[in-house]
Amino acid sequence: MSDNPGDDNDTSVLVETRPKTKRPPLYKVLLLNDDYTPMEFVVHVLERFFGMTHAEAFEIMLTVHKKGVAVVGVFSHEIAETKVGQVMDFARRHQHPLQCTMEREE
Ligand code: TYC
Repeated sequence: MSDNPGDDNDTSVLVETRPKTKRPPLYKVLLLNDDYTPMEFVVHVLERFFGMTHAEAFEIMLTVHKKGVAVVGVFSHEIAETKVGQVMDFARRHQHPLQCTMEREE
């Protein structure tokens, strides 16, 4: 019988021992070059929405201008979405074609 001493009667649940260390994915926010948005406007965007100093903002703006694109920050999905929305809205309100997008980090 199953209640006899010595019987193998272990009904306990097997415990998953693999530690669950998965972190939520991060998203790169990218700024794209165009031929029309004034350089000073881009510098202002980077100061205002990404907390850069004037020198940092100027350097990143020049990188985008020369290379076509640059990562301007890495955030959670929600924060990245908010930043993209803020930049796109601000650019549209000022009638500049500046483009900002986000991309999942590997
Ligand atoms: N290429 C623009 C110009 O010459 C400047 C610029 C830089 C535009 C960065 C967009 O993300 C950008 N006025």
